[in-house]
Amino acid sequence: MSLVVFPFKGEDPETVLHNVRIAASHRRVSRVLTVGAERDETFRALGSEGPSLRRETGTPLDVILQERIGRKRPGKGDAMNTALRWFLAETDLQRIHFYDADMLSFTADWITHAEESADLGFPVVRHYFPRATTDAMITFLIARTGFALLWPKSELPWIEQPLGGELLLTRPVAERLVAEERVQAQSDWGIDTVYTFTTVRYGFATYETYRREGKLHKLYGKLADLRTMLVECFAAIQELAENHLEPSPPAGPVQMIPGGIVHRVEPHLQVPLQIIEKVGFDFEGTLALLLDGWNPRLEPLVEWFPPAIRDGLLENRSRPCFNFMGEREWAQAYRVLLDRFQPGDRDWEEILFKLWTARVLNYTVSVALRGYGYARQYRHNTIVRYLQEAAGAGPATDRISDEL
Ligand code: GDX
Ligand code: MG
Repeated sequence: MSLVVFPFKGEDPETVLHNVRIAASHRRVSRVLTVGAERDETFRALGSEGPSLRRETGTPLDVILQERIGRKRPGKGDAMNTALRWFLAETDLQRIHFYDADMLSFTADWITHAEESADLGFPVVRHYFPRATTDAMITFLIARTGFALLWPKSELPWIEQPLGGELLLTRPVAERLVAEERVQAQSDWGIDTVYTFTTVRYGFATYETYRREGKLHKLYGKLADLRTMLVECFAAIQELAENHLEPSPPAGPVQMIPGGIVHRVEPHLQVPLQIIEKVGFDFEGTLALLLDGWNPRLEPLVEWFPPAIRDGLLENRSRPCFNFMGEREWAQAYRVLLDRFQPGDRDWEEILFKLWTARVLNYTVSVALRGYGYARQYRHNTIVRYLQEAAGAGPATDRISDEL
């Protein structure tokens, strides 16, 4: 039997209650936990719904506040780590699921699919799903790019959705994550990155299920709304960068499934039309972000980058400009950022945000506009080119063509 957890912050009570009810009604679920950022309206609504939910479903609902565990901004990381500790201390259940509380497309099938995948012996199950062509730009440009450049021979760059909030972990995985100081320190948006990194590092086999209906949830407008997530995810990777994953994982509870499988991914067979046709963000509003926020302190920082990137970036003091930020330039900029970026320094954060915004806009007009299938294949090929280059095979762009 399993525990299902929903972290929540500023969410609509009805949506969260609806999701909690689905989880509590599932035959594989014996407890549901919600972890709030504060005692808000949703927190109170969940508290008062608990007794009737238990009468109806037989499943207890616990509503708790997140503890202050980490060293970074108190955010989703503290909530997830609070849940892991609670799972180990308050239950003897073998599996814990996490789902975002703002999901509008959550059904019992998500839980069943995760449970049945774990039944195959996988200690980690991650749900992945189709995303609009311009969605998931932190996953593609920060997490998967960083994994390919830094750990090209590991399983990390091959994980479809390394930052997804929908996953199942078995008890030994939860024990490992709670024991790991670096994981417990990561109280912010970097949590998904360090969970993924740590499960791969310790050799826990991962199964990725494909949920073709996708995840409908609260959407962002301008890329500026993603700024904190961008900075915190990049900072998490930068901190992990000194770790070596090859040639072998550290001593610990390596849990490959029989046959030595470390990672299985279900094929992405069907994609709903509404995802294929969706436009991800406000293009015009985002262009303006390249022009905003310049100050004289940014100029010496720009000097660390190769001339084409430096000049392209500086051009944005007078007009929006992003043609300079192609795939290769993004890898170059990423490496400079790994060496130089200082988390907490507002000027470095502005540089990271501008570089990333330029890359998103460049990708949007040169790749995403060609359509869903093209863009998906391109993103895959990019990660392969990066990891081949990083693995020492020389520049890969000549070997896998950009043209599909
Ligand atoms: N308790 C608590 N405390 N819950 C939080 C906090 C926090 O500080 N911040 C966010 N949450 C909850 C939120 O209410 C939602 O249920 C879930 O965490 C995800 O947050 P949301 O704002 O919906 O994130 P978004 O943009 O949908 O993020 C997705 O990508 C993130 C990422 O890629 O980094 C989502 O899949 C996240 O789980 C994932 O971390
Ligand atoms: Mg969301």
